[in-house]
Amino acid sequence: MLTQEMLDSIKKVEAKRKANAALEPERMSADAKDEVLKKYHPDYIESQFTDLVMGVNKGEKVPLELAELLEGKSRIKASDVDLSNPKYDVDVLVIGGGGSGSAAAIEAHRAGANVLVSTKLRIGDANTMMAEGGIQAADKPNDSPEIHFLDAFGGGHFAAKKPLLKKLVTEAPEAIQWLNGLGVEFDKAEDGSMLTTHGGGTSRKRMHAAKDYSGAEIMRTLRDEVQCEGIEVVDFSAAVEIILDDEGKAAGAVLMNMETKELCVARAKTVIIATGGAGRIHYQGFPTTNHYGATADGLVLAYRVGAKLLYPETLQYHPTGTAYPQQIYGALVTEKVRSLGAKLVNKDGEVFMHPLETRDVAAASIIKECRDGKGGIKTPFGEGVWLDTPMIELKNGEGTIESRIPAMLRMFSKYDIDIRKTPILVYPTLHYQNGGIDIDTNCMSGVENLFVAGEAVGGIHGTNRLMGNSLLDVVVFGRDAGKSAAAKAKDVKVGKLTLAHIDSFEKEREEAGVTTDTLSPKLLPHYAREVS
Ligand code: MEZ
Repeated sequence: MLTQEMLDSIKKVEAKRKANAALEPERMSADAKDEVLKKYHPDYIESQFTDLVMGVNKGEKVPLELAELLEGKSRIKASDVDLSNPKYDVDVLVIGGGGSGSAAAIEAHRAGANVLVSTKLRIGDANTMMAEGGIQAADKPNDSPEIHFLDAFGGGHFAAKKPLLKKLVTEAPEAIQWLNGLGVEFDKAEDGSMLTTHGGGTSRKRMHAAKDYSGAEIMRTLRDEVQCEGIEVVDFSAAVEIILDDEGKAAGAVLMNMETKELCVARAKTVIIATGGAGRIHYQGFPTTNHYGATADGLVLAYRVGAKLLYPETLQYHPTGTAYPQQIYGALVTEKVRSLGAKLVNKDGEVFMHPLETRDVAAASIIKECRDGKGGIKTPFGEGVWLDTPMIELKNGEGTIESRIPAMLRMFSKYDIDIRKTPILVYPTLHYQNGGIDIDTNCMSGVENLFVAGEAVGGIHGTNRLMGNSLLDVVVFGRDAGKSAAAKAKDVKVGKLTLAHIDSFEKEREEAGVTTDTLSPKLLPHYAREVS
């Protein structure tokens, strides 16, 4: 039940709505952004980070929770596994059945490779499925990949690896056409042209969407295609170690049946890690928008065999997670709500920021408003600020919410909140891992024949990603990883398989004085039934 404080505050929001809708809030200066980030963004809380004491990134800063996993113990001993008797023997092994894994599998298969997809849950149980607001591509006459590059490079604090970002933006228009051709039902105008909107930090309207379930629509289509093309998928099989050959090249993975814990070997000429993000690690205790299996597994698998990570210390807190009601605490309130005209207002009904600042700045500004600004609204279990959704229909006319963001309307209506009439309470929620495994432009990590795609990659977006560039990277880098891995597989002769790295890693742990018993990869969140 809404508290009296919330009800009183809603009255103030209603009284100022018309005037607020007409307001053009100013953008923050670069200095003001830096200041708010340093003071309020969770990435700047030094006590929440530590330096790694072992592995290729030794001496570099990572979140405490990730350090525990990266320096964790293997779930298996080399002697548990019979490497001489692989259950699967393929050209390309794709680990992960989300958007990037599926896109990779499709392209590798089309390139003539024999492909296996292994996934610890089911194909489609992935962050791609959870994405709502859209996918960016500069395909309108007033836009260009160069402008898209500048938006994303600036939004990512000039830290993106330029060749990766260039690939992302230049291949974006073709990625949209590819998805359209596969059957993704994008929002279109009567004349068949794509409807596009702004996102935080975009200087052009280039967000293509399928209402506010863009990711689900894309995942539905990719999953159908994997199935239609007859690609083999093994569900409920988690990769627990990468297998190398005697030359130190990736040559498969040990898969663990999630139910029986039985281990088997998948031998492969090339391996693609497409394991997604890490929201279910709940860094700093934040709730998350992520799917159940988002536990940074790919980073652990790759790190243990010597692949370098880039920017693992930067996480994305989506500014608008649901802060009320409790049943959907932390669930995503898509940025598209702000793209369509809803503004962020405080407990007195005042607009306190431009609604489409980049995500890190927007999240930090909301945290500031709740802490120092004293503009936050308390709930029985937390706090938040208002996202004034009724403004959308003031600006765009009745029916807009139902036609453009029906999933939001439905999610809140289950709790008797009609977002056409009532503002919703929001607070930042853990959304995305900006960093990940370092790759080259062919999607290969520092370990030969080990490719990476999707959220497990670091460096495409720098240290902060813009809305809609994740669904895009899933498709662009997923497809490219599939093509590159299939092409590479043609020349690979797999040597003798080995899991010797498990013992060397354990030795390194001892030498570094790491004594924790944490098993990794984590596979499921801490509140799942124990995976032993
Ligand atoms: O790219 C995203 O993270 C995205 C589209 C999220 C959203 O707000 O809908």
